[in-house]
Amino acid sequence: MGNLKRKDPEVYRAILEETKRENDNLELIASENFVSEEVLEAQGSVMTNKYAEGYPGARWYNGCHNVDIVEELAIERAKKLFGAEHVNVQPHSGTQANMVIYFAMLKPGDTVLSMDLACGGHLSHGHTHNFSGKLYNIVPYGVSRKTEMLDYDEIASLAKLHKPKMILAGASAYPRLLDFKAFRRIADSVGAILFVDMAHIAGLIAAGLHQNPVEYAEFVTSTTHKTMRGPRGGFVMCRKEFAKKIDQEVFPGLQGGPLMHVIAAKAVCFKEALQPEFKEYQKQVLKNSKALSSEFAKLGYRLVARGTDTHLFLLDLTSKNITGKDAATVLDRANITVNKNLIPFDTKSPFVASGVRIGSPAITTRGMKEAEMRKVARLIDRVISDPQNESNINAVRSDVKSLAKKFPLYKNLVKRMEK
Ligand code: DSN
Repeated sequence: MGNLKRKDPEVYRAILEETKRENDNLELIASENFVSEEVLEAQGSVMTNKYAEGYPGARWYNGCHNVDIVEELAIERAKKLFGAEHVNVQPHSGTQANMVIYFAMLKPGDTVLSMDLACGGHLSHGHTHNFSGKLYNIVPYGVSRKTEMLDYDEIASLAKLHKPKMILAGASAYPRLLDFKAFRRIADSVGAILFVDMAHIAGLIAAGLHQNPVEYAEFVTSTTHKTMRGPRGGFVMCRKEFAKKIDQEVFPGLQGGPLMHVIAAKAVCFKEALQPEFKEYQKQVLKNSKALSSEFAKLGYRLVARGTDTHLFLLDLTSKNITGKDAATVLDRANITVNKNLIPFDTKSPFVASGVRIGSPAITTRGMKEAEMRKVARLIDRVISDPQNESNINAVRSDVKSLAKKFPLYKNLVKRMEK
């Protein structure tokens, strides 16, 4: 980054500091990950210069033959990875990918049955301040009070009662498996469209470690970051019969020029996900999530839904006398990054929350395994058990840095940047 260092030292410095932060921290935000240098190279390439409204072979502007290659590669690789009939890789984000489905298939006021945000759903699944909550009649389904897991009989009853035009399955903070086959059955029982947002678990699905929604749903959306470990972005998959409708809704419906540098990086991400190493990585993500959550259980923490089948889990901190917000803030000072999270039937506001969400994808990318997970749980417990003790926080920060140092990111990138 020699040019940036000379010409724009302020931006260069912020990027350098972020590189250091990512190296020196334990990143446990379940939706984050570390992309490969190849993804970084593709995303940082001259493809950012090109306007390419339209689709490969049918663009509005000339000079698109090179960007056509990367978009076709991204599409073909995603199709192969998930067994999809049609893929659109242009959505700039997961929420935009979701918007495509709502706009293509519904009219304002139509009823949508989707997972309650307070039980693990996502903003774009019907939050009152999100376009989804403003435009559509959202009927939320939650989890059972007893098991904190989805109750498919209750979802079926809600579907029968409200006759939704669309049922949305998918979550941001649900630690257990999703049964897409059961969702299909419910959708069919009331003649609803089934739409799955698989953003959080896409990497597990690509590796064959979770039921594949493409087999059950008319529409599947995702992000390319999170467990997929690619650039930030979205994509849509659908059955062939909806291909034209979806493509038109992405462009010109909702977007102008696609981000061709990001699409190049998406193509790289999909190629990586087709390799056998990716499956091994995802298996380790699951082993690490289990090892980390089990250690917390041993340390006396309550796990929402009694554990995890995925890359993430939720700790209920009620009995630890600390809120999710305060826990995340004090952990940040010890170089451990988590996010506060509502737990099902939380009595606190989302700004405070009773829990934290913890995910294993990023630390697994660093090469950490079960032995490190036990250490990580104990480091977190040391902070949460004594959050006012400055010297304790400093001591944990120093132990976090030593652990992180053993699993360096990006082959000494900090040193290379400082040269
Ligand atoms: N913000 C993401 C997450 O953390 O789950 C969802 O979009």
